[in-house]
Amino acid sequence: MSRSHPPVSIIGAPTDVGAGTRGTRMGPEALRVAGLVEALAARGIDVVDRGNVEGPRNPWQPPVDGYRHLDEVVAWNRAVLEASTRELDAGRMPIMLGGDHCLAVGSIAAVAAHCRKRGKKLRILWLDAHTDFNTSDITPSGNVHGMPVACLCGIGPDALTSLGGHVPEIEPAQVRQIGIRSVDQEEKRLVKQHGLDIYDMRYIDEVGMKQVMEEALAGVDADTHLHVSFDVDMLDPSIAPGTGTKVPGGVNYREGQLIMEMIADSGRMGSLDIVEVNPILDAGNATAELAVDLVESLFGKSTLMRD
Ligand code: NNH
Ligand code: MN
Ligand code: MN
Ligand code: MN
Repeated sequence: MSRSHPPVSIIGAPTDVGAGTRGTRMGPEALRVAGLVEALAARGIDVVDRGNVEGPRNPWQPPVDGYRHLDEVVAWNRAVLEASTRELDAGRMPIMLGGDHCLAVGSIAAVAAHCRKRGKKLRILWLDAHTDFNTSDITPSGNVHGMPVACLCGIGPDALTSLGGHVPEIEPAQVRQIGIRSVDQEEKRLVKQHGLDIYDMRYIDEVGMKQVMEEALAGVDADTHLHVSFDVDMLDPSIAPGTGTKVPGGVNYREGQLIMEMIADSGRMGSLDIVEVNPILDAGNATAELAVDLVESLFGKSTLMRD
């Protein structure tokens, strides 16, 4: 199956202000060194690396009122929102390289606004070990990378929920979460209350990834913009050790490839985040290299005779 892809713009956001471990500030470089841009170009895609957005340094302070580094998180998200909006307005597909997962507030706020403008439906695939639905009242850490889905759904500090000027930016019904296996106690209550569609590891074990992806992509049509938010900790730590909050029992290599291949087959991906790559914790640059391998599949590289 060969398919033409829209032009792609790479946006780096080198920060770890939302995480509890430092090092994702080097994620964009790790992904570049792993050959992301060259891999996309080799697939015939028009790809431009816009370089990195800028933001404040990580002050490395304890939480205040349930948030660590909220001002810094807001500043980085503003930069991501602006950079992503610019690419979407130009008809290009933004690929945001984190950085930690707090940055999805900005990238998805940009996409949500874009979809409202164009009258498109938005579906978000949240690939992660975690649901990222904490609030300042229930977070065990104060780390904002555990909160972006809640913020986007209108639950969080004003500075983040209203970042893109529309509250809420998304509805829980637009989100499908895949690979989940670590949800904090109070967070569980909240995701149930808001009816998030969660494909956890047990469900993946029981029904298989093919059915999971069919369900997660059900209803996606020509009017749908698919946003993929890929937290590399979705993957099993044995194949993706370069990340700060590893949880055993994750998605294996082939399951990861199948996720990406089925998204590619949908033909509807309009934007992508690759977050939580922490090269300091990695075995060589294995995690970024695996992420690039998976992104190739997202852009249509497939096994056997399907290319
Ligand atoms: N749930 C934990 C917290 O809120 C961990 C979140 N870490 C992530 N999320 N990497 O994807 O602190
Ligand atoms: Mn995450
Ligand atoms: Mn995670
Ligand atoms: Mn592949």
